[in-house]
Amino acid sequence: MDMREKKLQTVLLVFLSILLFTACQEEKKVQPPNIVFIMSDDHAYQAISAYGHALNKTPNIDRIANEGALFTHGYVTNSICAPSRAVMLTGKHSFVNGKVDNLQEFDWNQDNFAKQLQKAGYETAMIGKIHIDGLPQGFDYSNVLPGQGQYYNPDFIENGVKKQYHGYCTQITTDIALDWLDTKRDKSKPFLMLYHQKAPHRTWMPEKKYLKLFENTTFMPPANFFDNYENRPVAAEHEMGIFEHMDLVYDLKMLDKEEQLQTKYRRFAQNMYNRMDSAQREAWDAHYDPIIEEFKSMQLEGEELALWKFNRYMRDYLSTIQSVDDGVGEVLNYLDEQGLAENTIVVYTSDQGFYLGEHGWFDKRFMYEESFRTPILMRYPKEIKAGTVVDELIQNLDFAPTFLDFANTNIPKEIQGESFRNIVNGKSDKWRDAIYYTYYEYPGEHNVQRHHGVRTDRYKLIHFYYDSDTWELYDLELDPSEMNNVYEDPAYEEAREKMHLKLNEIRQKYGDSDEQDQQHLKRFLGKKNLQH
Ligand code: SGN
Ligand code: CA
Repeated sequence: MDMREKKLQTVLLVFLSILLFTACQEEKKVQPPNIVFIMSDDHAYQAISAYGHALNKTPNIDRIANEGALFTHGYVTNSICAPSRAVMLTGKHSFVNGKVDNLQEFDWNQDNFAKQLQKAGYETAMIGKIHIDGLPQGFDYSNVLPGQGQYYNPDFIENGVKKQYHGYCTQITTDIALDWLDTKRDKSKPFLMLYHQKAPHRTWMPEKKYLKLFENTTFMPPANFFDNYENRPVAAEHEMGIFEHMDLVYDLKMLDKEEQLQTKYRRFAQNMYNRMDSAQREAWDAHYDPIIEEFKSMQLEGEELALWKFNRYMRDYLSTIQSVDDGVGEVLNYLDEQGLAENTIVVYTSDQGFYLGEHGWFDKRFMYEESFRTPILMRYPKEIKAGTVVDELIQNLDFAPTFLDFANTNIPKEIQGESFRNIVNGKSDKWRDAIYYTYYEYPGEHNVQRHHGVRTDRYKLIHFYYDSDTWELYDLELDPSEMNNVYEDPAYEEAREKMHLKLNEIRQKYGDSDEQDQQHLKRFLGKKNLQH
């Protein structure tokens, strides 16, 4: 090659590099990531196989973590449905966005991340459970369940218009999501789809094909199933015990034709049963009738009854999750088939955690780990390495800013959460050292006192107030199951003082105060009075 040829070659190479660089920049500009945000309701991390518990197998949900990241310390800020969703949408704590409990109204006129993405040119959809009244704002398309929704033949509200669907809610929600992806959205735009399942919310009604899935499995309850709540007087007041409060007919489907099992919520069980058509009832009865008969003949009591109830609960609860997992598989397959997987962020999470027998419980609400924590799995092949594990204290407060960050749009300063983009892609290890929690729905179902608290990687300090003035401190390293309240233990004096300072600091940081707690209480009691 002579000098002239060499020069020409260099010029060409430089030219090609510039072209490639500009093309990449262009691609960055024109191709913000799509976002599929999957949320289920009351899905305990203990019931996702990627978290290493052996209760069930969730291969499709696991795929998200295997091909992306698993968050081992994902938390909510307020462990109850509608408030959790309001935090997720706004990126603001409950006491700032106003939706502190399931009863208060949510002001849709305030900003949310879907509105921001719409402004940035995204096509947006909200599908499934939202549990917040009013037409969802920030969405070009919405098709949502009214309130809690129904497992069989559910009503949906499509862009403000109510209609009933025939079939099983989890599958219907998936079908609506796939239909929106395939035929309804404007394909020239990046998209945001909130695909939110009702399952596995109470009363855990399985899909026909999964009725028998766990029938031959015997589940061992957690080690603290027979908790005596020593040192924890507030926990002792609970009304969420599998043994004491789980309704045999309503929760555990013992709706006997002879009407001998008369329980508090029998009539609600009857209503749910009446919603089914004759084919659905036939499959249902073929499964449950022999179990009802056997149950009646056994005359169980005490510990035996507790374990029987626990097993029935597990079988139904886990079966409903299998349908959720199928739906995730269908959506992931669609992304693959359409060549969308590479440029789409997929997140799987729940509106909070759930007790699967820990402390003898079902339900959530408490700041104890099983309900404070929530599963978070995330895939984005362009930026997240397969097999990433995130141990930082992430909260649902952080979803809104994180999505806006990935979409390269502005994060409004009112947002209190922080983007964890640089944590999940490994570019930074700078992160917060404490998270804040609030819970307000008392007096109310399941009888969990109002409380707030702070958690660091090692300790948790909780203050129960209103009908109680109780402090709890846990050393999570030595006592991960939170059985030993060391608040009064002299050995923990230093830790206690430090955690008190942390709590004051974090309440100030986010703008919470005792005065606000009092205002929420007044509003709550006013609303309750109106309802009765
Ligand atoms: C319903 C359930 C409760 C549950 C709340 C809140 N009872 O009221 O067990 O704690 O929802 O759940 S039920 O008899 O209606 O099933 S949340 O996830 O929506 O916050
Ligand atoms: Ca929930």
